[in-house]
Amino acid sequence: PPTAVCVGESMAVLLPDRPGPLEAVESFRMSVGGAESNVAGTLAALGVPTAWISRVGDDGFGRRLLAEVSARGVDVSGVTVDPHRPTGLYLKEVGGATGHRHDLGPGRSRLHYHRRGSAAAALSPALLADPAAAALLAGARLLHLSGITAALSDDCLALLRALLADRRPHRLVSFDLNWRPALWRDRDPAVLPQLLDAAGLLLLGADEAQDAFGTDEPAALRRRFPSPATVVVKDAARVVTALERDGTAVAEPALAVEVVEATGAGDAFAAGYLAGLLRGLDQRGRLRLGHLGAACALTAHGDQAELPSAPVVAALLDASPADWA
Ligand code: KDG
Repeated sequence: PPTAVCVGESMAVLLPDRPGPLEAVESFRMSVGGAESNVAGTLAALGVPTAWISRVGDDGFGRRLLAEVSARGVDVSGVTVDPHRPTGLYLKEVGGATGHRHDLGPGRSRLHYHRRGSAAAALSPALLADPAAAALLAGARLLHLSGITAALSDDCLALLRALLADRRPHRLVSFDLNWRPALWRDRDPAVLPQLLDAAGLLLLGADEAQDAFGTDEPAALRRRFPSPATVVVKDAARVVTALERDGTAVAEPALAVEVVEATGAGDAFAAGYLAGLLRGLDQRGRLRLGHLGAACALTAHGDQAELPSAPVVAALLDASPADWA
């Protein structure tokens, strides 16, 4: 059975052929996105047997998602095809230097979601009674969840609560905040802290923590979320800090790369960190594998990191940070 299971919504993604506002785009290329399946794909690429559990519509986008995620080596046997609701979709807007007055500007991008009422928004605690999903969940050593799911619907929020309450002695639950303000416009994000504090491993972007909780300071966030064994605070471009419950903190600087498009970097970091944890690496090794994953996503156009071969990953991990610069 898969070692890791990731649960959450994925969507078809339309990537523009050029930077600039959507009204100036000529054509879009179809791709797939979704934080948890991004994590699943990178975990699988790093050699961790991984399953993704979700719902997709009985439509072309759903079939594309299933095909792409399984082509990355991820077990999709726990994905339900919903005959009544569509697969979600989002368009990516990429800022540039076009001079257009609606251009977001270089280095910035925005996701435009079309996912309300999607098949995945109907994920609910009923999942725990689904035989395929229950078998995957029962065998997993790692369950990965994210705050996006909490924002999708009441049913999705109830599912997260049920998964977090279903404690298993040999299973670690990791939870990435994945703060998406656009999804919280008509929902109350006050539900988040309790979910975050119920995880065994918590991943927080410093900028998102600032936005959601009013602080980006690692020690303050550690105090704010006392229950997880480890809280990882990602000051993405600079340094990531892992803080244990006993006060131990390990900080590891990020790799310097030319950013092509940042979407998916947090997911790739999470996957690298989690793969390192499952391999038994120490905190520093986990953080370094996380940074390596993030660097691969930052230098790719799509949401999914493209990883070098296993020997290259191993060589990069062995190299000292000074060698990477
Ligand atoms: O982390 C990347 C995700 O944001 C992207 O793949 C889309 O899952 C997505 C979301 O809900 O924003």
